[in-house]
Amino acid sequence: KIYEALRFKSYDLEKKFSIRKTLPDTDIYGILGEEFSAGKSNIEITKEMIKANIKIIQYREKNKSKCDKLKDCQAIRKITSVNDVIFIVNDDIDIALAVKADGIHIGQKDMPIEIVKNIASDMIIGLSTHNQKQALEAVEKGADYIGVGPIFNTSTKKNLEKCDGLSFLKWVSENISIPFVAIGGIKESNIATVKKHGGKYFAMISELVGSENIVKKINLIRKKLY
Ligand code: 3NM
Repeated sequence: KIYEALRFKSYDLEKKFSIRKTLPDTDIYGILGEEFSAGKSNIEITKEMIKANIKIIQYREKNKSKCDKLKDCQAIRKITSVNDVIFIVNDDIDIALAVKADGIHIGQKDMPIEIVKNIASDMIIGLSTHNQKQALEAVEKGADYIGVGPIFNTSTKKNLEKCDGLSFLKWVSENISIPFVAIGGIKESNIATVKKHGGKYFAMISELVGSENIVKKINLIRKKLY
């Protein structure tokens, strides 16, 4: 029994590690959300992000039915798989498991991370954090990466937590050992500031999804990063 458990454990680590190897040291973390788009479907947005060589994409839909979210995620899983792109599902662990996503991203008020780890032990688990205490707790509880935000004010997320974004990010970059992703109000116009405060991964919804030409937008943003 113990042997089985160990074997399973090392398989998990191997899988997580091999997935991470595909990620560059610094880049954009794309997040989907059709309601913020200029009339494009999540599938179209995914294809444009992949065309721009985005390597990690999260599905985040707050207003669709479970069935519609499942259909979207089944299609996106296929496209991301053939393109070696990491696919993370926000919040809906049942959908993440059903489509065999690479990971699940949860918030402070979603299912507790301890439970998520039990249910989805071989998945990458991301946890949103909004202050130092939450970031330290996330590491202690075994999150694979944390979201750090909101960096700036944004209307994309309802009930935005209070957060001294840039200084929290700086603190995380100096004190937290696991990967972290800056989020909240990040745009082409301010990404250089986020980078200056220690940002390595930059999650964006409206700036990407709302663009007429997502590939062009990503290329412009990258010019500020490299
Ligand atoms: N989480 P945009 S801020 C989904 O602070 C989300 O945890 C946040 O959207 C957090 O790039 C946010 O359009 C919204 O500002 C990000």
